[in-house]
Amino acid sequence: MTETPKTALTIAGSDSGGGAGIQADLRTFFACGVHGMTAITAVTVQNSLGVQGFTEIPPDVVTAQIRAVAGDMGVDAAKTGMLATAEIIEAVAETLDKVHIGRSFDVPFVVDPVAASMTGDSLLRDEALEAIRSQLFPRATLVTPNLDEVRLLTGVEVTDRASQRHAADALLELGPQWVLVKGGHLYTDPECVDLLSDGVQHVELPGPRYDTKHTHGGGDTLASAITASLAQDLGVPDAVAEGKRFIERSVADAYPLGAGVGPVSPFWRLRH
Ligand code: PXL
Repeated sequence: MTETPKTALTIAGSDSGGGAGIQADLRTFFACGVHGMTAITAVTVQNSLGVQGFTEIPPDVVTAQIRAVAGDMGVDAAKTGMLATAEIIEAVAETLDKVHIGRSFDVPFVVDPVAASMTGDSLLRDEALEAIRSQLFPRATLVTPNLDEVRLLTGVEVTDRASQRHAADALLELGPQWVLVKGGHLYTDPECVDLLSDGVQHVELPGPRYDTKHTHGGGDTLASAITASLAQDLGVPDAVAEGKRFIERSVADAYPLGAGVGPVSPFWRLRH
């Protein structure tokens, strides 16, 4: 019999354009060698020009998906992306405890606090931000906000390394084990420097800034690549370093598609 791969679960929304959300997560899981599973939270209607709208899935259907796969197939690591509403977030948090996923258990849990799309369209109802802070952050092994999400979650405006460090400390106070403050949206910086911290270690991860506007799904791809490495038993610093290498290759291979923002390419290994 052939060996079963490790498994990773994404709790996230569908992107009809295929570039972000669960579609990006599944492609990344596959490219990183893990079996991907999904608990779909919302169905977005979108293309390269933006999000025309979304419908959320009833919270009990979201949690039933998590329980179904956790109870039978087992989850080696999980991540969240678009969660849409406070009701979904609260139901997901409660269910993760029941199936023993999260920082109090042995199963790593990555929270990518998705608030809006690249095109600026909201993917989270306003009242849901507090639920991410209070329900998900304390359960997270790692949180991976971009600078807009950092501002929404903590009020800290990151403009340089010092404020990035300050943001990491403010996020750690909300209870996650590790934070990765992504510097990609600091466009004044010629590099993309991400800061990883658990309050003891502060690791600056520099990387190239590629000259492309086609970065749709970039955050999802990074968080999924990290989750795949955690599923394969890497520790957080190694998983993040591995994830960063993966997203760099995916951005370098990003392609235009449609008239707006094209997707990053998690299947760069297959295209070259
Ligand atoms: O990239 C964040 C994101 C996550 N999930 C869904 C999305 C997007 C961005 O558009 O559509 C479903």
